[in-house]
Amino acid sequence: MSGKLEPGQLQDPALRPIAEKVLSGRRLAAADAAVLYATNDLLGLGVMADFANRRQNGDRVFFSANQHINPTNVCVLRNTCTFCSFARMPKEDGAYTRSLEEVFAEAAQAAGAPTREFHIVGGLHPKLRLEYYTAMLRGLRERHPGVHIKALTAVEIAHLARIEKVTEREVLIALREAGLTSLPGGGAEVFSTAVRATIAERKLTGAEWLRVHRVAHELGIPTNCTMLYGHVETIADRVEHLEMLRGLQDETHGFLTYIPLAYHPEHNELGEELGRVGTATTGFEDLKAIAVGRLFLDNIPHIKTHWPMVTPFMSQVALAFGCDDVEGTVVYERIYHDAGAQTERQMPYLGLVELIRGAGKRPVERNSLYETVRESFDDVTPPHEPGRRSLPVVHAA
Ligand code: V47
Repeated sequence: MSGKLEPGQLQDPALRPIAEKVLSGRRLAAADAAVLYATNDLLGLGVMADFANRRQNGDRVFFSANQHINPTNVCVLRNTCTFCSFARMPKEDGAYTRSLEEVFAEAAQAAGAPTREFHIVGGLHPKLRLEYYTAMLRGLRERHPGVHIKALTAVEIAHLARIEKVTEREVLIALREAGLTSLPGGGAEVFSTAVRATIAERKLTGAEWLRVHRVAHELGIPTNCTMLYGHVETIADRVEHLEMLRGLQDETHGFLTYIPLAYHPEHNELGEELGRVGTATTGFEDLKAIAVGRLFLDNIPHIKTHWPMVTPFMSQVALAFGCDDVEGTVVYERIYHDAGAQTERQMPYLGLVELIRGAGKRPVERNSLYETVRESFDDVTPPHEPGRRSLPVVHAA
């Protein structure tokens, strides 16, 4: 998009007063966000979000060379988070729990790769204690001193506090001492009590999720935030969720990036119940989720697209709809693939560079704290690049 915003030119007249606000840098109201979610003028929405993004980030798009590690899929919420395809009961087929040595062995490939971040999340295991995680973080930091560790969602932090009978603050302090850099944004789903009662009955409440992030921010630990969309939530639920994120950010300024997460309906109870198996969110919805996030969350610096979830192609288009942050090399994605994602499980480093350049943007490799690692890629050649140079192919189902 051109980066120009002319409110009078927008096709949907309902967008014009909102565009005036965007143009003059005024904050959008909740009612505005509802209008944005409801509009069918996707291109108008995109022009507005692109304008807001360029004002904050210019033509830079951030990405990270990261490795996702999921130490266990055993989860005490297995039977109550009906949207999740990753979790297993301890004795169920496919259940796994890695020993620390297995985690270190999986992480060892970072030694020969450009990896700058470990992204570590998993199930709520009934028996794994805080000591398992602190030893994991210490071991990873010792073996890979230059790699940041973004680990454990608010839900996992609260679970550890419960089983250790300590406060969430104490858990966070112990993890920080062991090498934690930041928290990922998972587990937020949609904060609405009614939605949670339907899709995540026994999970942390929205207020509790926010409380853990608030404590992290107070301790100087930055975090990410998410919203799971495209299931039973209404526009009002989405707007309320974004308002709650924006409200906490006004107080703490601890959120780094917002990642809208598209619900995947394969191999989970909710998908069956809704009759949605085989029909994930549409590209239209995915782009709206990015654009509304950029426009409403004026105090969150970055908006991230998770390419394994929406495809690299949609992530590339999202860069023209307000997005300035692309999930990294990933190596290897599991959560979305268990839920039916047909994308690759990893992206070559130069594949990301090419994806961003192909959208007319300037790639910037960042670390977990969004500090610049690299802006020039001319000298990056194999073996730095472990795969193809072109955009990865999305396999047909
Ligand atoms: O919390 C689980 C979601 C999240 C499904 O912080 C599902 O940088 C869709 O939070 N369909 C985990 N979504 C992923 C996540 C994340 C990903 C990438 C980067 C970052 C970051 C965070 O995945 C869960 C849940 O909201 N999820 N099952 C499903 N069937």
